[in-house]
Order: sequence, then C-alpha cells, then structure tokens
Amino acid sequence: MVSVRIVQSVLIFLACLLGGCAEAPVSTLQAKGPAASRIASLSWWLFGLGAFVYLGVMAFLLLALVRARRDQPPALAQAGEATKVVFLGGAVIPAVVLVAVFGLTLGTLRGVAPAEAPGALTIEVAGHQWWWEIRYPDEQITTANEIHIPAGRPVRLQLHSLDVIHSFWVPELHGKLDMIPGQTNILWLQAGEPGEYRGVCAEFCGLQHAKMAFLVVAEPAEAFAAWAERERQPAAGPADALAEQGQQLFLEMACADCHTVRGTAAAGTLGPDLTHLMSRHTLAAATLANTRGNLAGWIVDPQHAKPGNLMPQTDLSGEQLLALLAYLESLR
Ligand code: HEC
Ligand SMILES: [Cu+2]
Repeated sequence: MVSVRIVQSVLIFLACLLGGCAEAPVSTLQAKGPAASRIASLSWWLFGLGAFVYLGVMAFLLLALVRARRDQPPALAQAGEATKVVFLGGAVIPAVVLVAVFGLTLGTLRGVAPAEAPGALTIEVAGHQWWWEIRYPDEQITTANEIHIPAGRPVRLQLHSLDVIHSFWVPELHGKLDMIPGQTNILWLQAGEPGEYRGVCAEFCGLQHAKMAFLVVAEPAEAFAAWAERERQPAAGPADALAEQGQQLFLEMACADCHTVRGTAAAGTLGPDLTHLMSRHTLAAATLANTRGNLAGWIVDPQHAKPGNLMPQTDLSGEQLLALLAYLESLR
C-alpha cells in the first residue's frame, strides 16, 4: 500500500515537472545568443560540479555506514587519520572546487560584458511603472515594449529607470541586469538567429510588476533596416473622416497629455509613444495581443486588464470609442 502511494506521488511529481517544461516558453538553458550560451554552459558546469561533490559525499557516507556495521565494536580511527580526513575533505577539496567555480564564473562574467564591440547598435531602454520606453539615439526612433534588433549584431543596451528599480531580463539571450534611477547600466545583447524572445522585469517594482514584459524581435539586417526606416517617419495623417474625428478627440482629451504621436501636437511622455502603435504585436507591456478588441477594451477600461496602472479610465460614448479606434488603427 505504502509503496504504491510513493510510486504514485513520484509519478505525479515527475508529470508536474515535465508539464512545467512543456508550458514554460522560455528558459535560460535554451540559449539563443552568445552571452546566453556562456551562461548556460556555466550553469551546466556548476550543476556537474555540484552533482560530483554530492555523489562523492554520499559514497563516503555509505562507506562509513557499511564499515560501522562490519566492525563491531567500531574501530576507533587513529588521531592522525581523522585529521587527514578533516583536512582533505573539509579544507583542501572544497578550496579546489570553490576556486574552480570562482574562475569559471569570472571567465563567464568577462565574456558576457565586453568593454566595446565593433559595429554595435546602441539602444536606450528606460523602465517605467509598468512599461518599457525604447529609444534608438542614432536612428532617432522612440517606441515601447518591443525592441527590434538585427540578428547576429551586438547591441549595446543602456538601461536606466525613471521611477523605481526594475530589472531587464531576456532569459534566452542574457542574464538579468538592474535598471536603476539616476544610473546607466550597460548590457550587451546579441541574438544568434532571427526570432521573437520574451523579456520580463525581474525585480519587484509594484502592483503590476508581473505584467511588465516585452518582446525582443531579432530580424535579418535588411528587415531591421526597413523597420527602422518606417519607425523613423512621423505618423501618417488620418485617412478618413472617422479617424480624423478620432484624432481630434485624442488631442482634446487627456490622451495627448500622456502620449506622443510624432507629427501631431500630442507630446506627452507619461505613457508609451503611440506613433506606430499598430506595428507592435502587444499592448500594455506584452500583457494583451494587439487586436481591435483588446485595444477597445484597454481604452475603455485600462484598469481592468492591469489594475493600478498609470492610465486612468476615460468616459467615452460608443461613437467616441469607434472614432478613437479608427484613429489608433491608422497609426501604422
Ligand atoms: C495619465 C496619463 C494617461 C492618459 C491620460 C492616457 N494614457 Fe494611455 N497609457 C498611459 C500609460 C502609463 C500606459 C502604459 C500602461 C502600462 O502598460 O502599464 C498607457 C498605455 C496606452 C496604450 C497601450 C500602448 C502600448 O504600446 O502598450 C494605448 C493604446 C493608450 N494608452 C491609449 C490612450 C488613449 C486613447 C487615451 C485617451 C483616451 C489615453 N491613452 C490616455 C498613460 C495615459
Ligand atoms: Cu519593473
């Protein structure tokens, strides 16, 4: 009976473990860039060394148990022998293992944080409660919550924060780095292959910390250049009467105080830049897919999807909502 129970619980435990693997979309061990590869191989080294030490200790423990049984009454160790065991097992071997670990770690740290990399692209990322402001100083682009990078090219990220401490983490591409108000930290990011990599805030930063995520979109060089060229443009004017009406509303209501749409009078900086809102895959820091339904829901009641976030609810009539939607959807 008891053994059946034990087998059952072990099976359930394993199922949970495997289920976790299947669900988890990102893992530091699935490295997709050079820095992440070095960190992943360091993890395996540490795991291997830890397992080796553990198995060694268990082997000696077993040996001691077997001996204690065999020698009745137990033979007392000679004073010299005991000292030898304590000296070797308690000082020499741990020192060797720890120095090796220290060396491996230092090597990895140096490897993932070069002083400079030729041909690097510079991007500034600022943390806000609870979204990410992204600027490309050389390309004169400002966007939010989605970082486009050319695959295979080193990217120099200048991280800072405009309110509390956040932490920038794209598990498949690199380790975590804090974003601190009044200080700039540098993180070198590089994606080996084109792809979408999910990032998160890794430092508790308030109510909606868990919904402060973002995407890194790595593209071939030409696709990145085309994206940058589109992003650099100011917003195209509204295409039809409804969108025109929506733009009027956007500028008259509080929206324009918090959001920038380049090419219009809207120049607020409290919320994400909306100039090319429709080019992004998600809304509200990778919380919602960027669909018409989610956009409408967000504008009508932003506190529903992300309670406590810094965008207030606005009272809108049905027509006003449709006009605003038409306008926002013209921001391609
Ligand atoms: C008091 C400032 C403020 C006002 C007023 C405001 N917003 Fe926002 N808005 C924000 C903030 C802050 C966010 C980011 C919320 C988050 O993700 O935590 C945001 C997010 C958004 C987003 C999602 C953008 C993205 O890339 O994720 C849209 C769209 C948006 N606002 C549209 C509007 C419209 C339309 C209005 C007017 C009806 C409006 N906002 C009024 C502050 C404001
Ligand atoms: Cu945060």
